[in-house]
Amino acid sequence: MTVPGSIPLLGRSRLGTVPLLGASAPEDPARAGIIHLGLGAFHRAHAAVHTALAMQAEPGDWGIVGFANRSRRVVDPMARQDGMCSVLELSEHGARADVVDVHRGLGVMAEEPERVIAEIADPARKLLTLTVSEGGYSVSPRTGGLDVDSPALRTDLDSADPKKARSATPAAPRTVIGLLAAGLTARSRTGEPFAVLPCDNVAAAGRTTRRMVTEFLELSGADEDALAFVREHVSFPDAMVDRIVPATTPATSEQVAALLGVQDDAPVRAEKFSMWVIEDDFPAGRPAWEQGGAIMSSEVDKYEQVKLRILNGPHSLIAYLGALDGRPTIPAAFAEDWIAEATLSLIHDENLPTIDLPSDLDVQGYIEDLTHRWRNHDLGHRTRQVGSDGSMRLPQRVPTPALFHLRDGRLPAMLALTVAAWFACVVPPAGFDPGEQAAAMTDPDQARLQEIAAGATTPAAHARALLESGCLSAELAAHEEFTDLVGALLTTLVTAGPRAAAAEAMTLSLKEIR
Ligand code: CS2
Repeated sequence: MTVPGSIPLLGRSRLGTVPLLGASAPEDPARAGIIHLGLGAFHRAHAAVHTALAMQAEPGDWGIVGFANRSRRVVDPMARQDGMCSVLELSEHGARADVVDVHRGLGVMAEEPERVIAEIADPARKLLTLTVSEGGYSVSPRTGGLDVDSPALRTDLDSADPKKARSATPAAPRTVIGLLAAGLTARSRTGEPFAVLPCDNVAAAGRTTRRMVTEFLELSGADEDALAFVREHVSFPDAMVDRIVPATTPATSEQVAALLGVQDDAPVRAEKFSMWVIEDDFPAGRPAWEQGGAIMSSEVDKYEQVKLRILNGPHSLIAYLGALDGRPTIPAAFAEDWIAEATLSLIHDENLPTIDLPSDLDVQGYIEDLTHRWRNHDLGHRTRQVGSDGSMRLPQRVPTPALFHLRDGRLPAMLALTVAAWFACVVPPAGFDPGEQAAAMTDPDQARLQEIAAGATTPAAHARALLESGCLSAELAAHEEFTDLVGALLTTLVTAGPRAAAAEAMTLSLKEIR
């Protein structure tokens, strides 16, 4: 197919003329061993690439049936392109583009939940990968258990419960955890083993997913057989995932067209670096990922700590301070010495001592690499993107290391600064204008948080109201010193600016609490 008056559309007919990453998956969708939920840019630049590389080393039935969450924005163009999309790699050495050809069968979860359930029940599918972002796991920041306060989850629980369901055919689930529970219940009737592999920045992601699915099944009155099946025949391996993949822009297609001479309406752009550490627990088999650039390890929990506390938490701090300082991108923000200094203090002084390091990782090398990755101007990762959804992300990034220091009587001031800067950007105190970059950040909990803080008359009271609502963790909110510190830093932020607040935090970092 050719786009009128221009270059040919990416698709099977271009195979052999475009550079391919790894190998194509077998063409027949019936032979696709993997289901993927959350067909965003990250999956296409990460798991899809490592899977294609693994199949090149060891061919197998590892095509991917991919479901987007809600929108057809990626699914429609990819379907027109026979499931293909390109990955535009941007580094200081220039740009290159390659095509990934592993997707076989595409859909949208919200449109066809029954199909997702049927796919999970299909014995030809051996494992399911997930990139549904932190919010997709339905973990309550307040309790750490299943988020029964969420209206969507409650609806799913009620419609799955045979005692509460209003009709004999229950409404299809709307949450990912509800879908997984329904799919695994259907699969329990075949008894075929299965693996659910989360690929998001969630601590103990595998164990967390197992806990949420099990709690869902228990609370919705699932039968004992389904529960026993999930306990005994479904694995939930942990994984650490790492590749910076900013949102695709219209320019991405233009760059791909210039490099490959094809029109791709669903490309992704990414840095060169990519890392995937996976716990090797796949009862129905898996691609030879270790030959496709991934690391199979029994220390994934330690790698997850490294990722969340060295990359993700500090990434949030760069985004919030940068946005408050009017910087549109992460590299522009990190180029400010005072932001780089605050970030490195968060990494070295406050977060690194809390991490149980993996035996094979050169952590100083990882940090060194990271500072280069954050300086990648070609990638131009937006501060507004990294700063969005803080209510889902910061509970994974702040409470555990902050509590580590508070319990030992020290002030985690750089972590408190991260929280204060998040509030200033996304739930600003009355009368404070955080500027254009911060105003563009979005968060599903923004309206609720604004309401919680509505009566506060000072920035300190504002911070207190938010923290006491349990938006990060109830345990953290119980530490008065932390609440006061976030309040003080927020006060400085709105009265004297982010640079003054960062300087203040640096002087307070790890001070002993009297
Ligand atoms: C970022 C991550 O937006 C964010 O929260 O910290 O998406 C980050 O870019 C990736 O985890 C890198 O692996």
